[in-house]
Amino acid sequence: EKYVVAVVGATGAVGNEMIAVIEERDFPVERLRLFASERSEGVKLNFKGEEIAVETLKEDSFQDIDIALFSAGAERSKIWAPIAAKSGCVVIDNSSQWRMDPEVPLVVPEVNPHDLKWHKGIIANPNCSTIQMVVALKPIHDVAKIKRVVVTTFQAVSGTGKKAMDELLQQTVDLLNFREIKIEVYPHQIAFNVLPHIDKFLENGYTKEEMKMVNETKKIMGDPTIRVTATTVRVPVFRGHSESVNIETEKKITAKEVRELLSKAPGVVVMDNPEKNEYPLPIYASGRDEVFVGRIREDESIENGINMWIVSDNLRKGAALNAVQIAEELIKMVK
Ligand code: A2P
Ligand code: 11C
Repeated sequence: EKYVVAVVGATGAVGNEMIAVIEERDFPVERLRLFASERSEGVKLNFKGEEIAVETLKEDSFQDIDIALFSAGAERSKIWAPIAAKSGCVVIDNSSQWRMDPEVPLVVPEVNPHDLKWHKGIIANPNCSTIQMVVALKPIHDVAKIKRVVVTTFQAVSGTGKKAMDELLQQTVDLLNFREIKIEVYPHQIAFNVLPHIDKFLENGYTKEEMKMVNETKKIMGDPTIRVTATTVRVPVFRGHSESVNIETEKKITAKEVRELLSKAPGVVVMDNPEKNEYPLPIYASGRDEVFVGRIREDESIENGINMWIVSDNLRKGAALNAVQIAEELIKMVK
């Protein structure tokens, strides 16, 4: 069977990647429809050697669409996802709009595919930094029960979107040419800098990105008792989020056991040979599908603790790939 699939936000950083992933994985597409803002009306994008014109959204756009992958921002998802779902289309939404809604499953196929069973037309794709972390945490949690996670992230600018990628490139070029730089996307210069600030600040002093990691992790892992604390940081990298993750478990687990567990875990590649200077790096994870884990060590400051370094392509596993994997799981379920 083949499906009519839509990508909403097709001209964006994630949307582009969604089109590429659908093509690469040979998702059974009968017809692909592409949507973006009026600014992009008439723009043509390539899919399997065919030029597809970008459309704008209308009330009846979703009538004949089976699956819609949304990545056009939370505001658009808030308005359009319910309209799409009402027309009988299944929405896989990459924005933060529906993630914590108790009526909406939040899914990472390697972790909680069973939650797809109770969807009511909208399924949420988690935040990129959360996805790559839970893929590595789940196998450990199943064996040793994770009590607490302390995470610090090093996130690429593509997480913010296309404009931010252009800004990092332009600032770098301008600085190297001794020209004045423009600061538009972030509150500060991002080239040759590090910003301990992703998304808006909240009343508790944390950022929204930090609280996404706390709340989404509990929901995806199906365990509200896991305590998570996060510091999220933007770094001048184009693609690939890195994370320093410290976990405390109920049961003792050794670094060797974690390495063995993760080597067998779906979607994970262990890259941990310090003697050869081998550890995960964003430049190697970029364009790849897997979650790379290295620097696996026991935390010697506590009884049962592990430190590790997790890297993955935020546009792939962190967004587009995870969304397409959800669609693949869905069609497996109806077969
Ligand atoms: P457009 O390119 O026409 O602005 P990114 O996250 O990389 O910035 O991309 C955001 C995506 O969301 C783009 O594809 C953008 O389209 C799309 N988008 C923005 N506003 C709307 C809207 N009102 N309706 C549909 N798509 C939108
Ligand atoms: C970033 N994680 O890297 C963000 C982008 O909730 O989907 C994704 C925001 C979200 O900037």
